[in-house]
Amino acid sequence: MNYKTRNRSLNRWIEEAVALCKPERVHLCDGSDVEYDELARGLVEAGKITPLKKRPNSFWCHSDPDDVARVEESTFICSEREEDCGPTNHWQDPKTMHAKLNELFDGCMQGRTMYIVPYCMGPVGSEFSIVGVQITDSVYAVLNMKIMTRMGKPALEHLGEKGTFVPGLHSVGVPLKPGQKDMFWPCNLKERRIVHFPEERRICSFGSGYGGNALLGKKCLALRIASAIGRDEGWLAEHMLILGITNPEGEKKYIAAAFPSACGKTNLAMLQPTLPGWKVECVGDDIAWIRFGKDGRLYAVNPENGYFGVAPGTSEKTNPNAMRTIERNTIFTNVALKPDGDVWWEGINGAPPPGLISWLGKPWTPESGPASHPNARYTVPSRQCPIFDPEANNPDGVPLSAIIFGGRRSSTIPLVFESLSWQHGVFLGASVSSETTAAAKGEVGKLRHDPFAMLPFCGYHMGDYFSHWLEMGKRGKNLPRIYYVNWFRKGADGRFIWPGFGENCRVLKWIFERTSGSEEGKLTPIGYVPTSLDLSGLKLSQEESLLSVDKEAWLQECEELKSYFKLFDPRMPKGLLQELQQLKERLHSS
Ligand code: SAT
Ligand code: MN
Repeated sequence: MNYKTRNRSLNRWIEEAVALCKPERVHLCDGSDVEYDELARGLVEAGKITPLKKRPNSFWCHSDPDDVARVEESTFICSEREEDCGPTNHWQDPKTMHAKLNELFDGCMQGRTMYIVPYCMGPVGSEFSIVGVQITDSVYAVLNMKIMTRMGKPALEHLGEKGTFVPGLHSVGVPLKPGQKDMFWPCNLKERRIVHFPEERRICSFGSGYGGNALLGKKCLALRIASAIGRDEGWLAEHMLILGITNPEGEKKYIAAAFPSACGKTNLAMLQPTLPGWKVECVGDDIAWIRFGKDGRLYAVNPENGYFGVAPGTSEKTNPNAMRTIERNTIFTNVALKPDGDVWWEGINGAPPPGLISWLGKPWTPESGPASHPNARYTVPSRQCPIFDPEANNPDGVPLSAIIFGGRRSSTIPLVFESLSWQHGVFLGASVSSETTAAAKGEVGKLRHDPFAMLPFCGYHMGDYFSHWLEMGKRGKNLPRIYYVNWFRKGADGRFIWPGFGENCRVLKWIFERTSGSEEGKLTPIGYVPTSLDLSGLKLSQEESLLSVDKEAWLQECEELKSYFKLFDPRMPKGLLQELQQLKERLHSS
């Protein structure tokens, strides 16, 4: 059990964790393919994952039926002072929380192997990358971390002897007595909690083995902790995809876009344009770290190395590039299994085939509900994406021409509009609201505010976060323009007006051309809307509702926002309240 590294403070933390968690064995991960294969084989032999005959080096697995999504009510930001956590996060006193965690983690890995998982968020060697070390007793988490991050030896090399790292202690919370049989998907739902100490830059997660609760590089480090680091250091950690878009003349631009979980970020990031001559390439589908480059422009890096995408609804029609990406080397969680050794989910292609095993691991019948869980996921290396952007690993990132915000809104919000200024754009980000999805535990389809799509991911006071965005706007040159989109508006007949998916390139085209100054926009009270959106070859039944601005609905939206923004008092920046006031005035005089 040699788990010494070259980094003394890491060694010290490992010793502490070993003494606390009392594992039977300790394994320092090197991140090699051989290691991955051995760990996967162990899970196959234990009957916990199933190799897929139809997809090379790929596996099917399913979780505990109650450990299927992020648990926001059990996610904590334990800042030193309660007021720094803000009204949208759950706070607990860090001392009390540490004491509780010490109790929970004491002996929690008995009978299990402790895996030490060094990982690098961002390209190895980049001065902007951040090293995390996850200590975990979940082999499933190790396998996913290998796909999602630059894991093992390269991360340790990046860390070096003196480098600092974000410690993340994770346990499924089920110690094993000698001879005790393990649970199928060990988890400890009663004590489940995902805890962040923003000042200490430290993460502790207990009791869950699923997704963002257990893969600590993603939402915990790259968003919650990184957003706090970004505030202190003058950059942004955002819940955004990054895409490159090239016009028929060969000119290329980069766009970042923020949408709440499970609102189609991956589909947009991998979009296959329906307009001839246009090309989209994918830098990232979930997270963007955004900083100023030497030229004063904003540059974005995707800190991740893989996609953890929602499977249901993914198909040749909705996202052919994702379908190519997941043909091999993929872990599928909570989808259904076909008798021929392939996977299946709702929306993949037609009716469920006979002989399915559902995400619950049981033969599926039409009465038993969906065959795959709505938050079923695939985990896959990003380089497998057929339209992986050649600059995706550029340590300096890609220059942004536009930033898009969006949500799932069946009414009021038009297909696309452009902000009047940076400050107005920040106001748009702050006013995002969206119907909830299955990515988080709780009711689906309920409208909730989700500023910047960061509601569950901001590691500090949201009012300070708005101010930080405003400050960023004062520092830059040639800042990206800011847009708001809504693919989900419904017409009078209750059906979606816009076809979405590949057709969204029409909106990207308008944005592309706006940022070149070559496209018209009509000034409305809410911002610029297109006058000449390219709708060639599209048959829309309710086109008139696509871009319309309903004064009454918007005035109501303003009232709603006014009361929502009160939540952030006294830290709500004046600039955004001014924007709200001005919007109301423009609506009244329209
Ligand atoms: O947080 S997860 O990584 O489980 C997925 C999401 O909500 O975007
Ligand atoms: Mn996400």
